[in-house]
Amino acid sequence: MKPLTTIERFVLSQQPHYAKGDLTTLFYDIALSAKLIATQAKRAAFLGEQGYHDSTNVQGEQQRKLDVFADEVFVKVNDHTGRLCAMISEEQEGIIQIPPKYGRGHYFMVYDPLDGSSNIDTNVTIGTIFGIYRQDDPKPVVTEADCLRPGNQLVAAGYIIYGTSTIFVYSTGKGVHGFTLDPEVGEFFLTHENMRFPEVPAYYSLNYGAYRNWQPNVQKYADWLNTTDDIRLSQRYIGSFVGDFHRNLLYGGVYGYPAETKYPDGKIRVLYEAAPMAYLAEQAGGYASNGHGSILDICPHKLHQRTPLFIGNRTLVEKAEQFIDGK
Ligand code: AHM
Ligand code: MG
Repeated sequence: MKPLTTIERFVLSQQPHYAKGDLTTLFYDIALSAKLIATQAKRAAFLGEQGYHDSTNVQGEQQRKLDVFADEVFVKVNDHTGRLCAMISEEQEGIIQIPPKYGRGHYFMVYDPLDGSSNIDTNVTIGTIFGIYRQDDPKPVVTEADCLRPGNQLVAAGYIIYGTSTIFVYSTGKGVHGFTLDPEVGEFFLTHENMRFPEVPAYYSLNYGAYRNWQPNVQKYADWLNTTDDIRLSQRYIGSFVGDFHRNLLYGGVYGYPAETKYPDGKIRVLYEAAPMAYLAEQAGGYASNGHGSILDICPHKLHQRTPLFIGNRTLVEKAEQFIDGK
């Protein structure tokens, strides 16, 4: 039998000896949140927890019951641990302040509690995305100016994919590592050490239903992906960023969500979707761009700012830049 390494043990082993263990504990709490969300997603149909909630989020999207549940889980698991000074969620308009009675930690977390919401009720892959920034001198009230940071300042990022199994993938700047949940014992075990995009990509993932709404240069890039003899790619698109990214990380490929008529600034949010995934992509030897430059260099000027996004194998993302920006 091979050694069984839990996520906490692995995170701890990657920390410098002077670390106080805050980041390790934070990962433990994110893993706990993931277990609660995975369990609820499996039971949602018979608990009557599928379908829409009677609320709308800051994006103007009607929330699903599982969106609201996942967001509450993240807040309730993480707000009282003393590890965080603030949180920012796709599902909440403002910064989530940590109540003073719990004490403020030196990190703040950005997250999308349930990505790919349109897939929830169809038993198709969904995910959670998170990023962690350090805040050396947390004030009593954390401001937007504190939180609006480029992805190149992330100290950790990751996602959890809820598919045929639940997998937790993360990086603290020392490679990308994946852990699969054993649902019977409730532990994540190391199953995918040092994940890297394969050199030869297999897939491209764009919503071709929006083709007519893309700018001509994006259409030309999409046509190139479809027809080039340089490389033979198959098209796969789940409509769940985490799922599409995970598959492309394992087999090589590019995910794109360009600007389009309905989303003139793109759909994917910088802070809690694009930047954490861009951090992971670079750690895995890939690259993420808005079509003009690195996603990690974008410093958002508002919490829910969107961006066009191309992410995956560096060669395919740089090709997008060549078509879009003439690079
Ligand atoms: P969400 O955070 O509201 O779920 O939106 C993001 C999702 C991505 O996971 C996915 O890639 C994209 O929206 C799908 O959008 P579309 O249906 O327009 O292709
Ligand atoms: Mg999302």
